[in-house]
Amino acid sequence: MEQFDVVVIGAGISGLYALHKLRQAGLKTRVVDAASDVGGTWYWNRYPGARFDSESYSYQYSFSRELIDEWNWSEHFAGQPEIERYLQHVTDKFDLRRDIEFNARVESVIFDERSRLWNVTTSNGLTLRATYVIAATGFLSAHQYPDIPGIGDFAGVSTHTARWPREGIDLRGKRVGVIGTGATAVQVIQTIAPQVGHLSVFQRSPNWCTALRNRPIDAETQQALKRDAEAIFARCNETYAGFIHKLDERNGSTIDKADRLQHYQTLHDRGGFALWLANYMDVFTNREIAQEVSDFLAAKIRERVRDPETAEKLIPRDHLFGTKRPPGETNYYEAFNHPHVELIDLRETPISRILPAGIETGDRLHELDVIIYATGFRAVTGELMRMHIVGEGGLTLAEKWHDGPKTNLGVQFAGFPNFFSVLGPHNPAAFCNITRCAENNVEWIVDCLRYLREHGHTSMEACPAAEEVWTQRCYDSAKGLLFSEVTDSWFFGYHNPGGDQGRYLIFTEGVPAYRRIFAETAASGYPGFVFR
Ligand code: NA7
Repeated sequence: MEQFDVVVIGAGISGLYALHKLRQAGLKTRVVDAASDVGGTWYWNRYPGARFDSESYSYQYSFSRELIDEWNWSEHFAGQPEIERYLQHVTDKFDLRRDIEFNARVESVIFDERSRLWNVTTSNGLTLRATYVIAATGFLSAHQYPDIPGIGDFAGVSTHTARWPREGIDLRGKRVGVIGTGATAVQVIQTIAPQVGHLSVFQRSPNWCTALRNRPIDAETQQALKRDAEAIFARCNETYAGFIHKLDERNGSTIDKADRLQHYQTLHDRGGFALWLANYMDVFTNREIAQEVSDFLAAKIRERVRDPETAEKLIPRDHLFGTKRPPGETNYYEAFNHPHVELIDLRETPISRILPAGIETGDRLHELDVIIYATGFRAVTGELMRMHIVGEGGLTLAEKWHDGPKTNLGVQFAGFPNFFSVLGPHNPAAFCNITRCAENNVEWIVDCLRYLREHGHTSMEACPAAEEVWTQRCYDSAKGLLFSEVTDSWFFGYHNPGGDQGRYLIFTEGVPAYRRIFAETAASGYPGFVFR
């Protein structure tokens, strides 16, 4: 059995960077991943239309000037194939592949109290021993199929978007059904609508979408983006959610209505998350402002969708704009103007079952050749809960978290010494530009390991009292924000089985606050953590 200083679970954005940093720190590291190649989210989610909702140049790694200079993003919001190529390029450039074990899904991570080492076993029969484990497993990686009777009976082709086959699926001229209308479904629907023979969109809840406004990056902009890269990253680290969009420090309630409406139009024209994250501060707290932005978008939907009945169905009534992460769209609403695209409102006629020939809603059968499940993930805790993680005294993580996750700073859990989590529950990740938060998390964890070594400590774990305080602080961070009232979102573990449901899973005091807390904790010798 080979022994390592660190086993990193996951070769996505976080895991790749962790490997690079751990090597620099002189730690013998092995990364394990279930996939056959690097990429994580960008390996698995290869469905048609998959792309960034962060601006490409704000999402890329910041740690190497050479990498920034040599990589040219072709679009403001790059698509999955380009992102995957980028991550492969990073892997090759920093010679990471030789320390990654592919096709190895982690099944168990068990703490051995005698040796005080972790034993990590994988689906391909490996057992790795390590002093430290870093779970870089992502917070939207445990994909979920809906619980619908007959789901295995369908005679055609079906897939979850997060398991889209590498060889693709030929959808041309086919009768296709998409279940879900979240960010993933929006990307799929707007992309495949012009190709398919017939498209049935099964919608339970519509979402407020923002206009993506994707476009190619011209040569001049390319140069400017490279020149300004450090400033772009610095700006992201100072904004609430780590994006280049900075909240307007004015409250909308203090501005004239005409000026407000003009401002919404300007942000809508800018695209991406501008309407969400560069809007007035009080869009997250003031019901009237959030309602006004919702009305602004509803008017756009009515303008763009020809059939008034369909337009009304695409307008959310159960939540205000900004209270869920908004999908970025390009011609999504126009897709419903094609005569062969049909919207099925599951609130009116729920899916009763899946039959070999298609999907039945009420007493109507929608005959299909392909079913696409864009039904999301067991969010934030999903992959951690899927693995059999056993800490001190035989305590499993599933037992510890039966009533929702408990963490200190979102990185460590009491009873699980030397186990670290990147972008897990209770950090801003779900509300963050991922790479910005991943780099910050990874650097902090690698610094912890350096600190341990330099101070002759053998282990570090969260202190239970600090964990209670941090967990409560995460719940409190949503208080006063409108999205604390919308509990049927993945921020609240809505699609998760068990104790997560209704528990707020994220730290939402903002990225700058999180970075500050991290820095202060490290500078003052890690209060809230126990060392041996
Ligand atoms: P989401 O945002 O969780 O969306 C999942 C969608 O699937 C959503 O529309 C759900 O409707 C729908 N869903 C889930 N279960 C069912 C059943 N049983 N029947 C019908 N519809 C169902 O996941 P995405 O992959 O789209 O996006 C995740 C994040 O990835 C996104 O925020 C971006 O940051 C990137 P519901 O809303 O629950 O009524």
